[in-house]
Amino acid sequence: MTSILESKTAPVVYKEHIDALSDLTLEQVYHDIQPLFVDHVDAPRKEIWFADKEYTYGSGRGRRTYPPTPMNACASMGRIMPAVNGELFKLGGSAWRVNSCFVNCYDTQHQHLGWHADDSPEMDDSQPIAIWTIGAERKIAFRPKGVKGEAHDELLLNSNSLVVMLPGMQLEWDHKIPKHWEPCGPRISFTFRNLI
Ligand SMILES: O=C(O)CCC(=O)C(=O)O
Repeated sequence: MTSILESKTAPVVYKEHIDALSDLTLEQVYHDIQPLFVDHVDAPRKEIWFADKEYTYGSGRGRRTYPPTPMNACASMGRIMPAVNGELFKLGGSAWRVNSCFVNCYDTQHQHLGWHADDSPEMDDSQPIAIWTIGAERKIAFRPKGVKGEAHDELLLNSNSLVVMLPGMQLEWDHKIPKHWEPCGPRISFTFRNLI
């Protein structure tokens, strides 16, 4: 049996299309969540933290504490969270759960998110992390922790796709959203995880 530690490829599952969310448009979601963005001047993207408690995230100059936004603060979340939970149930059964979500909005090809793992002590490593995307196609890159340089694996995430980073992965792998190689419009991602 191949364990995550021995695996040469990132332990992720990618689903190209989520039927339950086919009718959502980028314009609709953008309009809905725009009033909630916490616009950090020095972050190369816009962010919202949906949860019932605050969260401190990042390292060095990028370290920030995000105030909590309730899950019912926007209508889109009321559609997206149940659909993502439904997909997680199909993959992992009732033991898999998520209770919080980081929303990132990349308005242009220049906006990005650097190498990191969602491995802070409050993060439940026994649970998956699931990213639902709407808008422009952007790459997600993965590399084992401690390995410098280029990505080991990459995926092009299309609109209305779901990528699931499997339980335990954050302890062994980093991920990033690189700048895009050509002009593109906005992409919004909803990254669901389980906060202890
Ligand atoms: O935008 C994405 O798809 C990735 C977001 C992410 O890595 C995070 O919120 O930790």
